[in-house]
Amino acid sequence: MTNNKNVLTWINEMKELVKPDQVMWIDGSEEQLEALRATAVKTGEMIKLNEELLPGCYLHRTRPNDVARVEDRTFICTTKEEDAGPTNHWCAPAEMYKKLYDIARGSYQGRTMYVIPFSMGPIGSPLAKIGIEVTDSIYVVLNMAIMTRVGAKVLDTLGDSNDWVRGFHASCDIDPEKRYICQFPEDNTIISVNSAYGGNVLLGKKCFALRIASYQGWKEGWMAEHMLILGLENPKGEVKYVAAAFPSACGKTNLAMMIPPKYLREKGYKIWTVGDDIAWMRIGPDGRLYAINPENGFFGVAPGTNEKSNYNALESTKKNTIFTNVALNLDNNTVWWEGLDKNPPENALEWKGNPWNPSMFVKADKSTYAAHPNSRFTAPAVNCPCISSEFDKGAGVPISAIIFGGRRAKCTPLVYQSKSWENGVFIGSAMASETTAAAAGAVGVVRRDPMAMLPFCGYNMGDYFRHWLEMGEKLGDKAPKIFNVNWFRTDDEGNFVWPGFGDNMRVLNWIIDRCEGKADATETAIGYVPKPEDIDLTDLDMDMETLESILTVDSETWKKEAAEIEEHYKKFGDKLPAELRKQLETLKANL
Ligand code: GTP
Ligand code: SPV
Ligand code: MN
Repeated sequence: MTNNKNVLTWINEMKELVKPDQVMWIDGSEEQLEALRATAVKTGEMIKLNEELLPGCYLHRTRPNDVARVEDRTFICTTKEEDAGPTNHWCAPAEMYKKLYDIARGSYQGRTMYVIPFSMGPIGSPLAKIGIEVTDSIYVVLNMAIMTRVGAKVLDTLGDSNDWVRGFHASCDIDPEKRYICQFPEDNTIISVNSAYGGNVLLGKKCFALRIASYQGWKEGWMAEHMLILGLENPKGEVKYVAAAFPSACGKTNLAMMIPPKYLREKGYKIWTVGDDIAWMRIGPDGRLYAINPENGFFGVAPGTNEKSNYNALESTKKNTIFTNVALNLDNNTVWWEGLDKNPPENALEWKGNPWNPSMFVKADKSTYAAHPNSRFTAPAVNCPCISSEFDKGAGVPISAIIFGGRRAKCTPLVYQSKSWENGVFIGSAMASETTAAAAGAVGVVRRDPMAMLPFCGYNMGDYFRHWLEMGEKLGDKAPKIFNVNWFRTDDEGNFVWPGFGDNMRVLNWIIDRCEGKADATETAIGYVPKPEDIDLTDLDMDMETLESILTVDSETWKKEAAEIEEHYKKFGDKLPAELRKQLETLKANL
């Protein structure tokens, strides 16, 4: 499929290492993919779902010990340890290559080596980048064929160039003790062994489009971010684009596909989805910041997704979708997860494949759930009813606002605006959120997750902060305005105060109005916070006092927060930009 010598040499090296029975190049044709689906069904790797209700859809179950990203086994392998920085695990490249090759050696025996040429971003777009993933898993091939643009066209576009990312995946024994997810940013190389789960093995996603790409962006003057991209259309038909960084399972997919409240829909407001997880952003010819979504599908959280919470995501999963670790309804051969509807299947298999019925469910005990809390759907972007007409265009969309956010039961108000780009970078660098099931480890613990990139930044986070500041200098007065949101403030009983989901449109409207100088706000120690009357509560069962309770900035709470930020900043030593230290001092003085 290609004469590219660098590609052929590397594929041969990998072949020599893992000794496959055969090699199959993924050409992107429907015939080839359909044959692979049939094979996966025959071997039991995938279950074909009800063709009438869910055409072209499949269920896959991973091993119970392989259900999320593994941050403590994820490495950035740079020559100098300092280049990986204090927030990444580091290993010297030579040592790690040896360890991984020893683990993977001979592991494809009796298996097929699939070679997947893929493009992150529309093929041929000046913002797109090419990768080649080698894998022994059909599940990986079929997911990559949804999440990225794959096939012969990619190799045609690559030609003889050596500007591509090498991604090598070996399932091995799915042994968690020998599981490693390693990025070699200096070599444009990714190696992943002993996992078969999403973000660990769909190497175009977090490994390439964030860890490797963030490093490339640092070197080349652009940005790779853990951000959704949406277009907000107003009644005049004008569309303003917003990018938002929330940590894993904190609402990016939901915000990107949200349906505005009825009274706003009737006025003509609409949301268009450009991306739900990753944004690549560059300064365009007019000096503004332009973003593309490098992906071609959604690897979305299933639990909680329903007709009301995220109609567009649910619609996206109705055909040609792969479900991972959800429950199987045996009565009609469809899927189910907690929060899909109020009718759990009476006769089901839970995500591990054991018999399940609703009487087994205990709310407080996640191990009794039918679907794994981090179960996911892999759905083609073209399925999404609100996919933006700009989605497939290579030029990208101009970003008016950047939004940071996370899960904070207390402290952070519903929304506030930074006082400047520099102040916005400070807010992003100090972001914190309660952990979720998207990564292995404890859930619900508050941790600092700068720009939602803690698990995804491919270099020293101090340099990353510096890069953000430099981008702001280059953008000057054309820089997007920076905001912070928190949909997750709770009351004394632990209930979410803000209704969230579609009602987040009310907050987005304030944000866009602020960008255009049309909305009011109060200046506080942390930034500009709307007055309660600045957020439109039409048709919402919420009084002003309640709204005010999630807009307040409590000095005592924030003094503690500032002390924690100071502690967090210590990690970065000399790499912490002086501007950010100054921002922290200003915050403390303001408080
Ligand atoms: P990754 O794909 O892991 O990067 O996650 P994501 O940021 O796309 O998260 P997603 O939109 O899938 O949301 C995950 C969880 O957050 C689901 O359980 C949602 O129900 C919940 N959620 C999303 N938006 C809101 C909101 O506005 N309010 C509340 N209370 N919950 C929300
Ligand atoms: C996340 O964890 O942020 C995800 C899912 O989007 S994964 O692809 O597994 O990283
Ligand atoms: Mn994500």
